[in-house]
Amino acid sequence: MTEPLTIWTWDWVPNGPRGHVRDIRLRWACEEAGLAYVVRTVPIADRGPDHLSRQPFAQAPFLDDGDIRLFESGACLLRLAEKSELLLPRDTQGRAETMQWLIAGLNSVEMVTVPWWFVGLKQPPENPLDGWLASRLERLEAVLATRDHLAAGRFTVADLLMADILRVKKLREVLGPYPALQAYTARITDRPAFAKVLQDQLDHFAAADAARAKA
Ligand SMILES: N[C@@H](CCC(=O)N[C@@H](CS)C(=O)NCC(=O)O)C(=O)O
Repeated sequence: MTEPLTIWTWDWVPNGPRGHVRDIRLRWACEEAGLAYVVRTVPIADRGPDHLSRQPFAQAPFLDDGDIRLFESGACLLRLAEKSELLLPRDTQGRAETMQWLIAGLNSVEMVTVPWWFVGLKQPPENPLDGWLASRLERLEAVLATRDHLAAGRFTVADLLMADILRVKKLREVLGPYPALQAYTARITDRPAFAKVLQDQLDHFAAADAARAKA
């Protein structure tokens, strides 16, 4: 019997990251594609050699797909997308575009949004990364002002990832000058599969709170 996909995440996180732990990307992809999966956990407070052998940076998530074991949410998404035409078009052009935009999400957008968010946590009078962020958002706005999806003329795994990057609360608060990005983020996260996995992740960590309270 084939084992279901296993998505690994933390056993518990504080309130702040709930709803944003990146296992949500993997859950979302599975739900969109109708792939059976289970969620298992590793202890956040004890990142031992077993964990490091799965995720060398001692982070989550990671994925088991039979004998294939992967870390990095982007790599896991690409693996899951291979299983579903809904996530990754089969035609060469659509497939290449989708991969291109998934990498752009990670390497041109999230590589700016994450440091911008971290610097902002310290509440400097002015975030020194504001200009860098604006330069990326302006360009992405120009792209999404002309179309509803990033690649292949329809929803793909690239949209799933980009919307997950853009939906971060602090970022949405500065999307005022970017109406196409606002509408895009709202549209992609309005998908029923996203609502389900968001609730599932919140429930997962609420159950962890309850288990801790009992212990
Ligand atoms: N590039 C990694 C980043 C993973 C990542 O940042 N994971 C966070 C949770 S969303 C984490 O494990 N944070 C705890 C830590 O870095 O110690 C990926 O996309 O999988």
